[in-house]
Amino acid sequence: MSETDNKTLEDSVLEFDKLEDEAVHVDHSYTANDIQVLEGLEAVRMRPGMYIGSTSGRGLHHLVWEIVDNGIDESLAGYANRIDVVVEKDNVISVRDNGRGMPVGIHEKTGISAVETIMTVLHAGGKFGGGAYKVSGGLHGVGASVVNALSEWLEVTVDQDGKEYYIRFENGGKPVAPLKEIGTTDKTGTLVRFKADAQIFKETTEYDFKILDSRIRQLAYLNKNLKLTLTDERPEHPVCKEYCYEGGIIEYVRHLNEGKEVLTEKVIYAEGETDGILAEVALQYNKDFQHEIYSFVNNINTHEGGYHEDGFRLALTRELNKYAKEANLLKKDESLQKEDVKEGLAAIISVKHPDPQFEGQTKTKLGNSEVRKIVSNIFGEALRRFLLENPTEAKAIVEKGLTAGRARIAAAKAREAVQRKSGLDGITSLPGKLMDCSSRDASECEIFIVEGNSAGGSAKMGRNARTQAILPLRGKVLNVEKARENRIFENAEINSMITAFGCGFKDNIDLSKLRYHKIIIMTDADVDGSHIATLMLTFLYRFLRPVVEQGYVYLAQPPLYKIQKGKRVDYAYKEQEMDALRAEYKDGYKVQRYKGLGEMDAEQLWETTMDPERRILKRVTIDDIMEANAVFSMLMGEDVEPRKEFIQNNAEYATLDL
Ligand code: TSJ
Repeated sequence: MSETDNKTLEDSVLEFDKLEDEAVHVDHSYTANDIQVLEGLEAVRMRPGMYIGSTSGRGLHHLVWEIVDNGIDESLAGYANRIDVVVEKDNVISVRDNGRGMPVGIHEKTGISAVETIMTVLHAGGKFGGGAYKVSGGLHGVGASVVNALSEWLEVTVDQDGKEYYIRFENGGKPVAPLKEIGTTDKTGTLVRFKADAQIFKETTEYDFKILDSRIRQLAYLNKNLKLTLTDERPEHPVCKEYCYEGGIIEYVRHLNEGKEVLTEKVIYAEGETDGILAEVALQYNKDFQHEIYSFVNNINTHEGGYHEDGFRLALTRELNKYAKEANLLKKDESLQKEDVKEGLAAIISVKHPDPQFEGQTKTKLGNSEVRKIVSNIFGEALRRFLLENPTEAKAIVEKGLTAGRARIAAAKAREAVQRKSGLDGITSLPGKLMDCSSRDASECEIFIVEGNSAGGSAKMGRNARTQAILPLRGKVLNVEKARENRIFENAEINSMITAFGCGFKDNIDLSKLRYHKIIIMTDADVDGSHIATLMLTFLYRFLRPVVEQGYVYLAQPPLYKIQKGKRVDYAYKEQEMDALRAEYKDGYKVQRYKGLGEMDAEQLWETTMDPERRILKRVTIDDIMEANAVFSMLMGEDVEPRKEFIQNNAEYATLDL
């Protein structure tokens, strides 16, 4: 490492940056001088987490998005319509677009090319005047230089004006040589190849095809007519996926409703532009009771909502009410409420904004207030036209909303009853089936949600009664995806869980009231068990999402086998472990295969599954709400295998002294 080299580069760039002021360029043409300097790459290597969140698998994938976002920007600017992503052997990532090519000009003062500066100086992405919707360097975007800093090596090839240019960086972003002309070409575009630095990404440098695939597909939905390809060259037979949606978010909504019964065949779509702000909305109702409404700003999922979502909801309720009234579909004093028109709604709201303000706890809430009116106007007008032109569909939508409204009033009563018992208002009457622990220090308390009565008995006898509570559940848990709220609140198992947890539910959650900091789902290690666990997770996800997000939810891992010879006893939690044990024991051993928790006596259950010193727990994580939603819907389908696989993969190991 040569700190001096770095300083020199930084200093020189800082110098020329002073020459160029931050003033708004009206007729802005990008040159090598328009570069802003903040810090050196060394800072990134020292504290990578500050720039990419973490150095886990998530951080690793972040590198790819950082580079891809630059290509997306070029397409949003109107100069590229294709981006190819390749995972090469050895987990090298290659991203190519067919845009103008990054600027190659050499700065007079420093003698450094714009490409090199962009790749070696933090936040040195080009400044755009007005009119560009920039993703990179924005919210998630920290700039391509961060990727360079965290790479073993990185190469940029630019095709521009008939020439091909090339530069390579090594060891965390140090140029091997200046940008060089290496040939001629009849194309234009930018190609970036890099290998993530294993010294930084200590956990893994292996890309997950599914993660890349689903985001790339999402980007294709969000940017209609942009062609995105993903090639995985690591397997013996390379896999190539191509995404390009002419209908954009219309097709996204159809995708959300895949496998569901839709209320109307047509997807309602609105598109418009006001003051350089682009707004697009697509929606279609299905016959389920849950809703899936996703909003995006410059392709970034705005989990926390914001003014674009507000504008959407406003217009939806307003226009449906207006229409319902005009068409005489309302009884006296009846009207549709916000929640009523949400039921069964699949919707995408996508805004492209030249200067988005991201707010909120996770900086995923749009704070530009002007957007509310813009979305409300653009969408409201299109919705009104749709309703007038499609009276059959309009009536079906209004009727569904009215039914939801009536159910809401009935549910309010049931909900109140649950709420009273849930402890939030201080009147705590715990469910009768709960075998509570004696400690009142939530941080050391655990609740085991146990399937079946016999297992509940063993769990009760085997537990540490000071810190471990047991809640046995009878029969299957209600699938909350398929039931209306009033039925959900009438369900005894769900009532018991909410009451036992004590923290409220849905919009009325107070995590400081959560009575156990580990909610442990303990089911049999078979298909039925995973189904029950899934239903439980779905419930937690829909009604107690912060509890899942904050990492309070775990899956117990009962052993599959017990192997015994003389005094020696071992338990195997995986088939591979069992194979290894068989080999070790050689012969003359006894094997017991556990088909259910009920087959274990209290002591065995304690030893293998409940004892904090010896058990294995899996913490259930949801780091991407969007992804989780898709997965949960998939899980609710008929196939058992993907479900099982999810439960096994999507929970992280944790040896529970967390
Ligand atoms: F930054 C990067 F290396 F990560 C990267 C940049 C990666 C990829 C895949 C593409 C790009 C990129 C950058 N593609 N296209 C551009 N375009 C520009 O940088 C560019 C070109 C011309 C002008 C102009 O005003 O003439 C402005 C810009 C920003």
